[in-house]
Order: sequence, then C-alpha cells, then structure tokens
Amino acid sequence: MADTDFFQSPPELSNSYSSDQWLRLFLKWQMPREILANIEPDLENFGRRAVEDILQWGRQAEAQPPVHRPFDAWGHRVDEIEVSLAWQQLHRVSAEEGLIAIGYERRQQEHSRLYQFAKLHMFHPSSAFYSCPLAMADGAARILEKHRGHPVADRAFAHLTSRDPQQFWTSGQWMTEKTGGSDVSGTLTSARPLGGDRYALSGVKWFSSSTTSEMALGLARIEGAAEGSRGLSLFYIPVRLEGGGLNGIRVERLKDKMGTKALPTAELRLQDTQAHLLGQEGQGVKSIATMLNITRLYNSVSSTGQMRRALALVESYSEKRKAFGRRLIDHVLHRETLAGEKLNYLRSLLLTLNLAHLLGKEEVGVASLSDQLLLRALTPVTKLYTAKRAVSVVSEMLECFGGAGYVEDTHIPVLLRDAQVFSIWEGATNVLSLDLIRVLGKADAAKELLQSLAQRLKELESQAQGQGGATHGFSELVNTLNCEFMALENFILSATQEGEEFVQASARSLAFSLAEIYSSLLFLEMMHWGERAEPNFPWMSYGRRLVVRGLCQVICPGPEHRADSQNIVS
Ligand code: MFK
Repeated sequence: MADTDFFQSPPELSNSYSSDQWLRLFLKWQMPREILANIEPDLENFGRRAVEDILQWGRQAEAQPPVHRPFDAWGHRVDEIEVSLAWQQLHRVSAEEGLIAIGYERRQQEHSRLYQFAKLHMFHPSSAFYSCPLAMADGAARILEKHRGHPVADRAFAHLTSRDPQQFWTSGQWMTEKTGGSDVSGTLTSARPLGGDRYALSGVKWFSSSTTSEMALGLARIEGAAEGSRGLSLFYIPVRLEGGGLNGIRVERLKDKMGTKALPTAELRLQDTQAHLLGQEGQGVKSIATMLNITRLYNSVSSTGQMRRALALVESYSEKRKAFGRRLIDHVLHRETLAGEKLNYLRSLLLTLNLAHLLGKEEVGVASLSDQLLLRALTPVTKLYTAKRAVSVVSEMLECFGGAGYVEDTHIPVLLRDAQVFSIWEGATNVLSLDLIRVLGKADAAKELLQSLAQRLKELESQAQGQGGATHGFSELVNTLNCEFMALENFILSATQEGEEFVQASARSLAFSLAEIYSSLLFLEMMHWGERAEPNFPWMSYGRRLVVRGLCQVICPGPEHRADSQNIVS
C-alpha cells in the first residue's frame, strides 16, 4: 500500500443519551417508570442534538472567541463584547431546551433536577462552556426564588427560568477581586446607600465570567460595615440601565485564559453601579453560598460530561485504529487503561447524579435531615473529586490518540485545556476540602453523617443475606466496604482530638476517601437493584473493581509528619 492510500478513519460520536449506558441505568434506577417514560424521548432527542447541531455551534464558538470593543468609531466608550452567532445559538438552545427551566418548573417533582442535570451532562462537552453562564443563571435563580415577592427578584427570576430565547437571561457572579478568589474577606467594592434597598457600588471585579449576561449577583461592603467577610452583603446588579447603556460598568479587558476561549471573562470596574440589596446586611457570603453550591454541582456535571466525551471518542477510535496488527481494543493493556478510566468516570457520575437528586428532593421539601446533611457535605466533596478526575481521565484519553490527540483540529486538545479549569472554577481543591471540615465541625454533623452511612450499609448487609448474595460475592463486597467505612469512621471520630492543624492537613485525603467510599456505597445500592432489574449486566465485574480495599486513604499528619512537610517545602 502506498502512503497516499492510508487515511485513518476518525472517531465518531453517537447519541450522547443512548450511548451512555451508565447515565441511562442511573435514571432507570432512581426515577419512577412513568416519569422516565415521559422524559426519555426528550433525552434521546437532546442526546442526538448534543453531537449534531449543538456540537457544531460549540466548535464555531470556540473558533470565534469574544472580542472586546472599548470605543466606537467616534471615540465614545462603549465597552461592547462581541460574541459569535454560534454563542448566541447556544443561548437560544439553552432556553428552548429548558436547561434552567426544567429545574424550576419541577414537573418531575423531586426528579426534576435529575432530568435537568442529565441534559446538562450531555450539553456541556459540546457547548464551548456555555454551561458556565447557565451555572450562574441557575445559582442566581435559586437565590432569587428565595426572595420571592421582591419585585426586582421576581422579574429577574422569570427571565432566568424562561424557555423563550427572547426572554431568557443568564447571570454573572461577581465575587472575585484582586485581593482574592478563595478568600473574599478583603473585598474592596463598596456600596453607598441611595435609599431603601438601593445602593451604588464602586470597585473592581477581577474575574467576571459571562460578562454579556443581563444581570449579576455580587458582593460588596456597605459603607461603614465591618471588615472581613462578615461585613459583606449581597447585591442584585442589572448590567444595563433602562435606556440600554451599561450600568456604570467599565470592561477593563477580557481575560486571556488557558482554555474556555469562547466564554467572555472580564475585569470589570464598577463606578456608581446601581444595585439592590438582597437579604440582610452582612450576610452576603452566607447568601451567595446558595449560588456557589449550585454552580459547584454544575462544575461536577460539566466534569462528568467532559470525561464521558473523551471516553466516547476513545471507545470509537479503539474500534478503528490498528497498531501492531490489531485494533486498539484488542490489546490487553489498552483495555486495562480504558477500563480504569471508565471506573473513574462511573464514580464521578454516581456522585454527581446523586447530588442532583438530593438537590431536587430538598427543593420540593421531601429531603430528610440526613439527605440535607449529605447534600451540604457532598457538594464540596463531589466537586473536588470530579474536577480532579476530569483532568486525569481526559489526559489519559488524549494519550490514547497519540499525536492526533495533540493536534488542535481533531478537537481533542480543547477537552484537556478546558478540563484544567474545573479544579479552579468555583473553589479550589483545598478550599473545598476545608469546606467539608467546616460542615463536619458543626454540632453533631459528623456523627449524624456517619450514622446515616452506617445505616445504609446495614441495609445492604441484610439485603445481601436476604437474597443469598454470599454465593455470588455481593456480601463480600458489602464486607469490604464496611471495613473501609469503619476506617473512615475511626479517623473522623478521633481526628478532632488531634487539633486544628492535624484536621486541616488531613482534609484533602479525607475528602477523597469519602468520595471513594460514598461512590462505592451508591454503586452497591444500585447493584442490588440492578441484579434484578438488569440481570444480564456484568454488575460483579464492576463491583470487584470498585469496591476494594484501600478506598480509605486518609493520612494521619501528626506533628512529625507536619514538621517533615515543613522541611520539605522550606
Ligand atoms: C467556567 C470557567 C470560568 C472561567 C475561569 C474561572 C477562574 C476562576 C475564577 C474564580 O475566582 S472562581 C472562585 C470562586 N470563588 C469561590 O468558589 C469561593 C471560594 N471560597 C469559599 O468557598 C469560602 O469558603 C467562602 C468565601 C464561601 C467562605 O469563606 P469565609 O469568608 O471564611 O466565610 P465563613 O465565615 O467561613 O462563612 C460564612 C457563612 O457562610 C458561614 O455560616 P454561619 O455564619 O452560619 O456560620 C458558613 O457556614 C456559610 N457557608 C460558607 N460556605 C458555605 C456556607 N453555607 C453553605 N454552603 C457553603 N458552601
């Protein structure tokens, strides 16, 4: 064969819903049959769009990044941000497909969030990060929903949750300043009272994504308020005034980011920007935490969507590409690599969809106290875990393509570049690990969380006995998980005796251990259902690889350990 005769066939993507076995299994496990039957045609249709028109718009938007035009031809300061037509199409499709609306119409009651997040999971990897404006729109909607009755909040809420593209709004989240993204206590933006709930804000918001949104929620310090984060309040900020001009907002420049190139992220200067106080003075951080918890879940669903896309590309390529006389999929070591990354994806998906379900339960008032505690504690855990896994899974999958994975017009490098933002966007790994510690440090939270997990393990034990599971290994898996859980429990109950530094130094290892143990618990609960509902599925193959010794990887950073770390870094 002449070298001109060989062309490698590229990987192909098929329907994001029907090809994602685990997404479908999870929904089947958790949703009542009639609800799933009702929404499945929409999921199928959206799964097709995710790899057809939405993917094309995403690629076009990526190829045409936003441009900042500070002045018009006559020298007037206009600060326009021009976005591509494709970016505008992604806005339209988000409204029409109800990507925010589904979560607030709540037609599927406690399962509404699950339905919505199944769509977001498919949307994200094709959307050139339109998922980011959606995340903030959703977080803002949740806060505004809590302020129902406030005319400004009601109007904005209606826009954020609209299915009409002409009415649909997205939102910014203006928190990060030059003084800090993780630590907002040094926020310098001030709020001058104008009467009633109206204020004029002045300051610089240093990392403001979705700058083309119609509104933002942001933090500022009311003149005379205390220093630190307890002096911050939350404000609703319309981006434009009634006449259409910018609301005292100057776009200093767009950020030249490593990835997320289609997403306009700017440095903004606020100069007497008109704003409305939301909630109580000095409660800004606590109030905006509602938004953060939603955007963190978006971060997780985007991470899982990104992992799934990379895996789907490799699965297809493995069938087509030949090396050393065989297709990639016929090489045992390649299969090992792929299987390992699929398991990482599976853990991430279980954690994310479970969290979406817990959120849905809370929003319709059917979450038990332990559901509420799990939702709070697992939000940072899921976010930090899925973000880190996204980078490693996508990187490993890129490597499966060899040189082709490093070439821009295969559209593979962008997956890795964009994945890197997950661990930064909406809270870095260490900040989130400390957030878990914040939750576990409250009253009896640690004890209650452990009790609810222990109770679920007990139920699994009796289910294993009830179905004679010992014969096919289910009860061995439950025993293994029990041992890992007990190690985690012992650690949590004893760590508090060791002092603040010990607890903080171990926080990351605690968060990752909880993620691995909780995802294994979810898997076994699903397996128990699946052995009857889907008897031909290879549950044990997954079980043997997911539920293993060593899930609890907590470190015990006593004084000597910490002194060693100090010596190593100094
Ligand atoms: C898509 C691509 C985007 C483009 C690239 C993006 C690049 C990155 C740009 C960024 O800057 S992203 C960074 C976004 N920033 C964050 O995610 C903030 C990270 N920091 C935190 O999460 C801090 O923990 C937080 C600011 C929320 C709080 O720290 P503080 O100032 O020390 O507050 P404190 O005193 O611990 O908490 C105040 C209250 O809020 C407490 O309630 P109480 O007063 O009742 O005790 C906390 O319990 C509560 N709270 C804090 N976090 C909470 C929460 N409540 C519920 N959920 C939470 N998550």
